Amino acid sequence: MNEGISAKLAVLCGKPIQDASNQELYLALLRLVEEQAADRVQPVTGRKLYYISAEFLIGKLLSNNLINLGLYDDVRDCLAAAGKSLSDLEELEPEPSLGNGGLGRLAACFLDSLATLNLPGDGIGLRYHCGLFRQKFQDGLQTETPDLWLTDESWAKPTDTVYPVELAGQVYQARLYRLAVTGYNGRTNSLNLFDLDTVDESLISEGISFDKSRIGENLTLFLYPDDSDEAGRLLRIYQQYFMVSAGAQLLLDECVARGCNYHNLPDYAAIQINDTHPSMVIPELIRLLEQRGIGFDEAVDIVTRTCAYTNHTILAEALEKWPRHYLEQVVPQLIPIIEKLDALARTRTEDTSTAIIDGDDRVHMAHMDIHFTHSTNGVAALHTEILKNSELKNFYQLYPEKFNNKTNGITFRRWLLACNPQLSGEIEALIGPSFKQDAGQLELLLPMADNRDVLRRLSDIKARNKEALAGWLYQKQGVLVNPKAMFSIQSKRLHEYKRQQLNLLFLIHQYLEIKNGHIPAVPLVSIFGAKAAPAYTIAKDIIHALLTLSQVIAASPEVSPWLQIVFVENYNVTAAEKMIPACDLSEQISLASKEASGTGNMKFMLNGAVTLGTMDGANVEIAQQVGNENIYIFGQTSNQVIRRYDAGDYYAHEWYEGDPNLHRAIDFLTGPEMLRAGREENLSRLQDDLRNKDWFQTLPDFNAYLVRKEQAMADYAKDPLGWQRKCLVNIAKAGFFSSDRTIAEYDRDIWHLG
Ligand code: 26V
Repeated sequence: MNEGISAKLAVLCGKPIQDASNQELYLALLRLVEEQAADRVQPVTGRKLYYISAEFLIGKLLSNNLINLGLYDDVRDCLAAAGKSLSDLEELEPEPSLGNGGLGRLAACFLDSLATLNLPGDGIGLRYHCGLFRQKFQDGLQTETPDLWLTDESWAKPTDTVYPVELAGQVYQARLYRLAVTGYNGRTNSLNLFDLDTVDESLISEGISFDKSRIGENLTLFLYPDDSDEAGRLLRIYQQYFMVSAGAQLLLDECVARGCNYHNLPDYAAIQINDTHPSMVIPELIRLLEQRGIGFDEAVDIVTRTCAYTNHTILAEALEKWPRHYLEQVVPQLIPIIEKLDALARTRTEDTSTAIIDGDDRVHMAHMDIHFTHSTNGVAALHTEILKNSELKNFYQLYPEKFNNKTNGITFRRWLLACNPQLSGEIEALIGPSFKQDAGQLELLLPMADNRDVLRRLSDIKARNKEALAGWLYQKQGVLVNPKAMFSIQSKRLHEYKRQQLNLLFLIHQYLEIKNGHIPAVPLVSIFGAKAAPAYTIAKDIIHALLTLSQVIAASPEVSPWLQIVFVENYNVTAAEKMIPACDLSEQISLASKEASGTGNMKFMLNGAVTLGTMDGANVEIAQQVGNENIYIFGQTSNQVIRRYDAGDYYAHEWYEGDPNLHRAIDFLTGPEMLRAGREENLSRLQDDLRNKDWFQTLPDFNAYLVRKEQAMADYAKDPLGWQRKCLVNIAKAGFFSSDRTIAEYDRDIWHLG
C-alpha cells in the first residue's frame, strides 16, 4: 500500500480515512486529482489544436483520471484498508451530461488520446446546465426530465476569463470554465467550456420545457433544445455562435500570448470543426482578424489554413442549413462576411450546387466548411468513399486534395482498463502491459486462439461480467435476468436508420416461434439502451413497441424462459460501461451506407463481443480485421441501398406481402396481445410506417437478419469454446480502433501539432 497517498488523503479530509464520510473522501480525491493533473500541464510550443464541438460526452471522471495519473490501484487499496470502497465513491459523482451519442463521445475519446500522446490540444464547448434530458419510462412511453448534473464540486472550474459575445445586437459575457484532461502517463490539457452567469435553471417547467425567448437566462440550459419549433432552432444558432465567438477570442488571446502576430496564426493554431455545429467559427474568425487589422483576402487564407472540418453523417436532414433570416436576426455581424464567402466560392466553380447560400436563401454550413477549410474528412473508410462518390461528389471534384478519411477510434483506457478491469488484467497477465499505450500489441493474443485454458478464462470473465450486469439491472430496474442466457445488446441513439425496429421484428418472430413450440438454440436476453429525440415521434413509437413486447413476453410462461427484453432506462456513458463488458452479441444493424462509422461497435469488439452487423460504417473495417468467420454479416450492401434510393423503386408493401414471417410479425404489432399491454395509437402508427413507408429498408434485410442471428445463437450454444475463440480474435484485432491511432493520423495528415 502506498503510505504517501494514504497520508495525503487524510490531510485532504482533515481526519483519518476511516473516519471520513464517502462525500468527504470523494472531495479529497477531487483535490488530489486536481493537484496531480496540474503538475502535468506543459508549456505549449508550436501549433496547438482547438477541437471545437457542441458536445463532449466525457462520462464520469474520477476513476478515469485516477487511472490516467497512475493512482488508481494505490487509492483503491488504501481506501479498502480503511474499510472504504472506491466504487461507492464513484457512485457519488454525477455523470456530466454534455453530449447526445457517438459524436460527443468521440470528442471525449480524442481529448484523452491527445493528452496521452503528449500533443497540445484543448477542447472548446459549452457548459450545459442540464445537457441531454434524463429518460424515464412511464406506462411504456419515454418521458423527459431535466438532468441537473452540475454541483458545486463539478470538475469544471470557473475562471476570471470572460469574453463579450454579441447576440441579436446585445452583448453577453461568456465566462470560461476549465476542466483538466489527463492523459494516460501523459500531459494535461484542458476542456474549455463557456457559460453565461445569468442562466437560470428555474426557467424550466413541466418536463424539459422553458421560455425559449429569454436568451440571457436559457442559453446553456440544454444541449440541442428541441428544435421542432422556430424558437428552438434560433436557440441553437445562439448557442453555436456563443461557443465559437468566445472560443475564437480565447484562441487568439492564447496565440498572441505566445508571440503570434495574426498573420502567422496557422503556425500557432489548428482548429477542428466537429460536424457543422461550430461552422460559424469560420466567418467569426475572419471578422475578428479584420477587427485586428487583417484584410479580408488574407483573413480568408489564414482561416482556411487554420481550420479543418469533420463530416459525421450523410443524412441530408442532419446537415445544417439555416434560413438566412435566422442568421440575420441572431448574428447580423456575420452576414456580410458569409455573403462575401458565398461570392468567392461562386468564382471557383460554375456548379451552383456547391453554393453557400442557395436559391431559397438558406445558408449551407457544410458547404462553407468545405470551401474554407483545408481538410474535409469522413469518419470511416466506407463513409469517406460515399462522401467522395455520391453525397459530396461535386465538392470532391472541385477539391480532391482536401478529402481524406480518419476512421474513428475509442480510448482503451476508459473502454477496457476502467470498464473491464478483469479482462484488462487477464490480457496483461498474458501479454504484458504495453497494449495500454500501444494497442497493436493486442495481436500478441492471436497465437493463443486455440489455447483452451485461455479461452476458458475469457469465458469466466465474461460470465462474471454478465452476473455483474444482471445485479446492476436488478438493483436499478428491478428486473431479473438469466446470466446464463446469451446477451445481445443494441445500445445507441434511437434512430430509424439504426433500425432498432429490425431487432423488434426479430423478437416478435422469436416469440411467435416459441409459442408454436420451436425452441431456440439458447435462451436470449435482448438488451436495449437508447434515447429518442423528444420530438421524434416514430422513434418513440419504437421504444413503446419494445417496452410493450417486453411485457407480453414476460407474461408468457412458455416464452419467458427463452426470451427476454430489457430496455435500460436513461442510457448514458455510465450504463454503457456496465453493459459493454457483459455482451455476447453486438448488434450493429444500421441500413448500409447510413451509419457514418459507429463507435459502440468498436467498444463491444474490444470487450470480446462478436458483431452481428451490416456492411456499414466501421463494421466494414471490423470485418476486414477479424475475417468472416469471426463476425456475422448480413443484409444489403451500401451500393445496393444507394441504387435502390436512386431508382426510387422500394415499396415496403411488396416485401410485407411477399414474406409470410414478416407479414405475421408486422401484423402482430396491433394484435390482441400487444393491444392489451400497449397503446393502439403508437403501435398502429409504427405498423403503418413499416408496411407502407419503411424509409430505412428494414424489410428487405429481415430474412437475412433472422438467418444470421439464429446461426450466431446456434454457434454460441453448440460450441462455447469456438465462440470464445471468436471473442479472442475480436479482442486481438481491436488495436486498429484505438483513438490513439486515429489521433496520430489526424496529427500526421492535418494538424502537425507541436
Ligand atoms: C443527427 C440528426 C439530427 C436531426 C434528425 C436526423 C439526424 C440524423 C443523424 C444525426 C447525426 C449527426 C451527426 C452524428 O452524430 N454522427 C455520428 O457521429 C459518430 C462519430 O463520428 C459516428 O460514429 C456515427 O456513425 C454518426 O452517426
